[in-house]
Amino acid sequence: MLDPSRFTVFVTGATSGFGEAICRRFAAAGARIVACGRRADRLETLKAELGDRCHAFALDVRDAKAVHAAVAALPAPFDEIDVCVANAGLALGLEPAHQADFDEWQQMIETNCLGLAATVHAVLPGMVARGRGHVVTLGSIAGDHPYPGGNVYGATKAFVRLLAQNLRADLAGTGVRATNIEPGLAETEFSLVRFRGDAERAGGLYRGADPITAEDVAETVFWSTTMPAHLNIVRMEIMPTSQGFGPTVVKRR
Ligand code: NDP
Ligand code: 8X3
Repeated sequence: MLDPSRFTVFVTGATSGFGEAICRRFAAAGARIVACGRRADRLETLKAELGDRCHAFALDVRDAKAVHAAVAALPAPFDEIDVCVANAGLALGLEPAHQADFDEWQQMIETNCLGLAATVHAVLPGMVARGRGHVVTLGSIAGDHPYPGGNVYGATKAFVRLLAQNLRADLAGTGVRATNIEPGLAETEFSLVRFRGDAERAGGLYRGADPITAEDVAETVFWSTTMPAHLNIVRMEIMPTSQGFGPTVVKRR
């Protein structure tokens, strides 16, 4: 097993949900954390909690130039990223395609595809030069299983899955690993964002479903990145026990 206390872990979308839990999981194991997201106030709170082992700054991943500049400007001892968790992402709306808002489609594509690609592109050259590193992308079961209203969100996650698999093809022999984590129904702020702040509707989705928790996802990221260096977990699809093959197939209590 690799020693996580030696890792520098870069996490996008660290202000909430999976990203925040991933920062906490690695920090508890002694890793250095580079945390970013758009909400600076939440980053300050996370930095206050994690202390000197955490370097945090506001970053909108849709700004590809800013992503590259931020990675290039990382101060020591945070400048050699061992694990990059390209997690920032969102779904907006659950309307059928013919009723969807195009601005929301654009925001999903710019965040989940362009922003994630910029993140990966910014960190890879350093990892390959060092001969070690691990890129973890947050896909989704929605990238594999179509569902009504999933339209562009699912398509962005299919992009993430194929990018992660193609990274494996390019990175073979470099010592750098790539893993796509593909969760199903997980309770975070995800649905609050998707339903544009409608807490009642978001809560209803999780009620009685025993959904995945942010900590569950953090544990899968931690596990896959601490596996021995010769082993690459390529994809990991994880669902609540209550969920069948697809986000809409949930058996509630
Ligand atoms: P949350 O809404 O709780 O967290 C999303 C994070 O992404 C926040 O920290 C948010 O930070 C950040 N983010 C969104 N847009 C941007 C942006 N333009 N630039 C930088 N950061 C951004 O949701 P989750 O933790 O659940 O989602 C994390 C990832 O996991 C996403 O990619 C999501 O698609 C994926 N996923 C979620 C599932 C679920 O059911 N919850 C299941 C499968 C995958 P801020 O707003 O401060 O910028
Ligand atoms: C989010 C999972 O099931 O809500 O990526 O589409 S689901």
